[in-house]
Amino acid sequence: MTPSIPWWKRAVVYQIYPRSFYDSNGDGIGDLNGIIEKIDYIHSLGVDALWLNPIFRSPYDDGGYDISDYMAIHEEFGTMEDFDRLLAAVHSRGLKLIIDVVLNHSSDEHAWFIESRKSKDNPYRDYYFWRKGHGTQPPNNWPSFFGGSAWQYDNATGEYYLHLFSKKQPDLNWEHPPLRAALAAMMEFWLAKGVDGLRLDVISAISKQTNFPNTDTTDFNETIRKYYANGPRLKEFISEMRHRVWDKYNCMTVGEGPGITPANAPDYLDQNHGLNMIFHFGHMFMDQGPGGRFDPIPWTLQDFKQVFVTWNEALKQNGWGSVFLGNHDFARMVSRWGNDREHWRASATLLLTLMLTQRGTPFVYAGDEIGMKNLTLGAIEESKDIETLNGWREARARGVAEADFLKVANYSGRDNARSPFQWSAQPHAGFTTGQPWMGVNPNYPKLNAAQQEADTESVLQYFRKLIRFRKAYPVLADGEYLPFTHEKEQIFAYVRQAPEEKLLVVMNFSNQPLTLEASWLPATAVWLFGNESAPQQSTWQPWQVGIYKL
Ligand code: ISL
Ligand code: CA
Repeated sequence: MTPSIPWWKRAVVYQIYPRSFYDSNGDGIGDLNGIIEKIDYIHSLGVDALWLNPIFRSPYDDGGYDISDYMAIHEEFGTMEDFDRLLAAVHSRGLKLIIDVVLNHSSDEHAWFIESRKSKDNPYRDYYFWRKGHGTQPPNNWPSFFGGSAWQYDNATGEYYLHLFSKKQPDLNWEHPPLRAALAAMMEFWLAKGVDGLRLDVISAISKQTNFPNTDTTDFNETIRKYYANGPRLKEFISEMRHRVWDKYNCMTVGEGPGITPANAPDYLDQNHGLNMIFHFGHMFMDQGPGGRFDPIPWTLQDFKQVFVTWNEALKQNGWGSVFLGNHDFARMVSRWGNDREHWRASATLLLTLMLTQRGTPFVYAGDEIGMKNLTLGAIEESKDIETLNGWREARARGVAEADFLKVANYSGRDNARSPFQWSAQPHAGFTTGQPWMGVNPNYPKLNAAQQEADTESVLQYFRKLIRFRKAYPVLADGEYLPFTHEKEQIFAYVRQAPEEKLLVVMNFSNQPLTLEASWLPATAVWLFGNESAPQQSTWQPWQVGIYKL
């Protein structure tokens, strides 16, 4: 590797939702030892780094994003010794480990909050945001991500505290220097152990408009952009942490958060003493109406393609992005963007190819390498997600029928992608010998990793080949990105270019075969790679992708 290129620019990151990855002790819950047991599988994929969703002590109100002790391992996941062994196992294979730190809020069961709520003069009072209400009304009209007001009244002192997410996730007050010092010390604790990178949860919201103005819109995503994200001291706070902590450990940082736009993204990034990269949600929010996740609207491929073009443009000069098409917060990528029925294999492999050939660091969500599909909930009670359960409560109050809400939840809900990893055709997909904490997708007898290990044409085997291909052509990681358009909307094509190399990626993003005029392809194009053999007579099969050398 060229020494001037940081490791994370060429890396493929594999995201693990620990609760659903592999259960080592039969209690039905995935755990750290389970990840250790599967480390050779992960290594065999050819990925370079692992990102683990939160593994810290938590009452588990929001999938571990409600942390009650940042420096302890969640009991169901194991012990600190297990973590140390996992880190050693990762490093001994030349892989990197990225952990998920939640700096915007803690659990209400965190010692800081337990103190903070006791009295107005408690030394921890200002670790959180406390405000008086207006009569019986909260301090302002902000809605929370998970429904209802973003303010919760607390009897002990007769004031409200802010919680942008659930009421068990009070927002931390970054204006207060001792809080920042405590978070810095917490990150140092993990970095001193040798953790290689941090995924920073909702980093876009850590700086608040502390006069808490009312929102003037009922469009939730607009409220996020205007009031919750990109606060006045955001850049300052990020750069403080960079100089105070991250740079000391040469730590990779990837910031997450809604409200990051192509226009403001550079503010977050390296050249402004910021983060190494960010997750952006342009495509992920494309099909959300004013009501957010449970208010789906149609999306077009035209818009989808445009998101990639726009972001590449925004980050072209001095920026770096990430590429993801799904994670623990969204539907399974093949069900959402592809066709998980008659063109399952082709669309799953096309989407993986898209991710690994865009400019930016790909984050592949565990299960997508075998084409796992959405879990279909048969009833609301099957949901394990606070967002879906609260969403249903609100929808029911508005008179929505359960069947209608289920339809929406099965399209966009977070349960879709949180079902246990499908290892084999054994009971519970080989995930556990006990009762799994959440339903396993009933398609597992046919769709599982063991079956795909044995099948040379499988999605899994394709993914391994694709990673090897990407490594052989570093232009796919570092090269410039140039749109390559075709008047047919179904075609998504682009060029990746470096001084010594030029590759063209072409995709038929549709369920129909497409015949392109032969002259469209440059005469010098040589077929290198794809999920089918090279097109005959310029006819592209549904969901066919090809990579040419120009
Ligand atoms: O998924 C979204 C849209 O409905 C996002 O807005 C998402 O809620 C937001 O990006 C924050 O997500 C992260 O923080 C949440 C947690 O529930 C998510 O799992 C996490 O990825 C609160 O910590
Ligand atoms: Ca377990």
